[in-house]
This record gives sequence, C-alpha cells and structure tokens, in this order.
Amino acid sequence: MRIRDAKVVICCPGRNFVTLKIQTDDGIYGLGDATLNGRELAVAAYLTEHVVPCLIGKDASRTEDIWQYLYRGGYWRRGPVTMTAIAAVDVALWDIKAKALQTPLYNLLGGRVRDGVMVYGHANGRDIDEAADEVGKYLSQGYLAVRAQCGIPGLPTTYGVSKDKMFYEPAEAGLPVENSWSTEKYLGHVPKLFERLRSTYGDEVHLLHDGHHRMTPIQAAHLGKQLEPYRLFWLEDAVTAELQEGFRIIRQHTTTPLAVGEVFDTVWDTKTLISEQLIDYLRMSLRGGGITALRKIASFADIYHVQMGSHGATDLSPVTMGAALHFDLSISNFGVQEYMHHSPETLEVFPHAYSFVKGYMHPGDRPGHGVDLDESLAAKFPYQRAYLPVNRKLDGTLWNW
Ligand code: KDG
Ligand code: MG
Repeated sequence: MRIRDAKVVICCPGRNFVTLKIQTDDGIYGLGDATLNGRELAVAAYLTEHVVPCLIGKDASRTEDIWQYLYRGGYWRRGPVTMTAIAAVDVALWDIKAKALQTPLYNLLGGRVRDGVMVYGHANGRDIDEAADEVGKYLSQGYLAVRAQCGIPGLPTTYGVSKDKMFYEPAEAGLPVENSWSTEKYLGHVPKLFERLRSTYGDEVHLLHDGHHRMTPIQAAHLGKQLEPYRLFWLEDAVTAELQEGFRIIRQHTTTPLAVGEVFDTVWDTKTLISEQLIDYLRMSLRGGGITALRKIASFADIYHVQMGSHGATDLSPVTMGAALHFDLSISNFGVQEYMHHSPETLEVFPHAYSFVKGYMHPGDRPGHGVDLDESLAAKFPYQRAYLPVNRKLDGTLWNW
C-alpha cells in the first residue's frame, strides 16, 4: 500500500480549512486536517513544498516510521506549523489504515472503552441574564456539560461572547480587529456568573469556564479560590503556559480543577505540568502531532492522574472532530470533548458519520475516521484572509487575546 499522491485542499465555507488528502496505489484515500487558525497558508505551503514530495512512494501503513521521518528527519522540530502538518499526515494515514482493514478507527486504538464521548457546549451572553438563558438552552438540548462566558461591564467586547450563539467563530475576515481588556473588571464579575448558574441550575450540570490566557498566576489563583463554591468541572487557560512552573502558584492556592493545552504542540509543552501534577486536564487537540503523538501523550498523562479534554473549536475542521471522537472513545483517561457547532455549509463540505445524542457524541462505525470531503463543493468556497483578534489593556498595552 504505497502513497501514490497527496494534495492540499483549501476552502472557506464560513471559515478557512486546510485538508490533506493522501491517495494510495490501491485506491484508498485518507484525510487529515491541516488548519491553523490565521496561519492556514503557512501549513499548506509547508505540506505542499516540503512534506508531500517526501511522502510519494512510501508505505502508507508505516504510520510510526513516517511520523518519526517527519519529526526527527525534518531537523527543525516542534512549533505549530510543523506539528499541524505532521498531524495532518498522521491522521490521514490512520484513516487509510482503518479503511484498508475495513474497521472504525477506534478499533485500531484499542477499541471502545466507553459508549459515548461526553461533550461540552459553549453558552455565552452579553450579560449574566443572557448567559444564564443560553446555558438553559444547552441543557434543554441534552448537554451534560456547558462552558459559560459572559460580557464584562465596562468592556466593549469579551472573549467567548458572540453575535451568533450556535456558531461562535472568533476569527474575522480581513486584518486583526483590536479588543480591549481589563483583568480587574473580569475578576470582579466572573464569580457572579457562576453563582447565578449554580443557583438556577443546581449541582448536576458540569460547568466550565475559559480564562483564555489573560491572568497572571496569582490572579488565576484568586479566581480559582473565588470559584470553589461553584465546583467547576474546570477553569481553562488561566494563564499562558510557556512557563509551565507558573501553574505551581495557582495550584498552591486553589482546588478548582485546571485545564490547559489548546496551543500546545508536543509532549515537551506538558512535561512539568503533568509530571508535577499541576493540571487536571490536558486540552491538546490532534493538531499536536496527530494520533501517533497524542496516544503517547495521553499515556504519559494517565500515569499522573491527568485526564484528556480535547480542544474542539470551530477552527478545527470536522476531520479533526471525527478523528478526535475515535481517540476519545479509546483512551481510558478521557475527561470531556469540546463541541462547537460548525456552520451548515461546513458540514455539507465535510460529510461525516459522527452524531450527538443526549450529551454524548459518537464517531459512527464507518471504516476510517468517518469524515469525508466534497471537493467540488469545497471549490465553491475559496480562501479568505481572516485573523483572530488582538487584545490591548485599557492603557493600550498589547496583551494576550
Ligand atoms: O483558534 C483559537 C480558538 O481555537 C480558541 O480561541 C478557542 O479557546 C478556544 C476554545 O477553548 O475553544
Ligand atoms: Mg480555550
């Protein structure tokens, strides 16, 4: 089963997606997601110019060897562009392997260890009343876990608060827009949101919150303590995690569970966080090197009681969503999967086998990861430049978005 051809398909059915399609000489193809929000064309060029020529003629069943070839063999290791490209190749090859063996991908990863994958939805509102109503809508649709974000008085925009509730998409066409930020205003307001949610919806629902990298460790420690009475499932991305030791300060002060990892690329980003048990959930997506890498990272995390909590934002295509569900179904230290709804156009471009029932998702039982690409429809949605916002403090200092 040799690789005969590989090509990159870029489309924008509401947002940009980069998809790698690998074809074998016996007629099987596999798909991998190579989307890196706001840097899509860099990964596309990395694949087309530097990876695809090396793949042609290789044995498609040698997923581990090809991973090592692209990681070790590239000399320049790690980084989001490299690891997103390697992930796309790896997921496409696992898709091929499972299709060749005529079985759903989860069977190659050890088989199912649970019946379904618990997912969390994104509820948000301009104020606490609106956010609380949105949480109620998710619960009435059967969600067992809901992330809640709300507008902060005195700030014109807030991370996570969207115009279109079900299809939240922070990247906007054109050059980056600028948001403004005040951690002080945020810290004073967020506990009120969760006080309301617990008093309205009781103890059963799992509540989550994303700090989106904006606090310092001591500010995050303070927020974690304030939120303890409301027993969050997790507080996500409390601080940026380039300095993994920074989490020691948060951990010393609060029992609110901590999650981080959506911008991580390799196991090296997690080493101190996991081995010192500074976090509870690792939120890497398959973008960090694909299934080959994430299986090893999940096993490492398992030793230290850290559970996986897959990033599933709309800037990861349905291909990542489908493959992630197979992964989630097969690892024992799984926590929860993020599920943001893709636009109807995106779901048409990517026909898929996965489904949502009563708070759980299932990848379906088609051979492979179960997500396809309608290339002729994709061609009707050409690339459009779009970026995530940038953030400034009220005095104009550039800050983390
Ligand atoms: O591309 C950036 C998004 O994936 C990110 O802003 C979404 O924080 C996010 C999340 O938790 O889904
Ligand atoms: Mg996040």
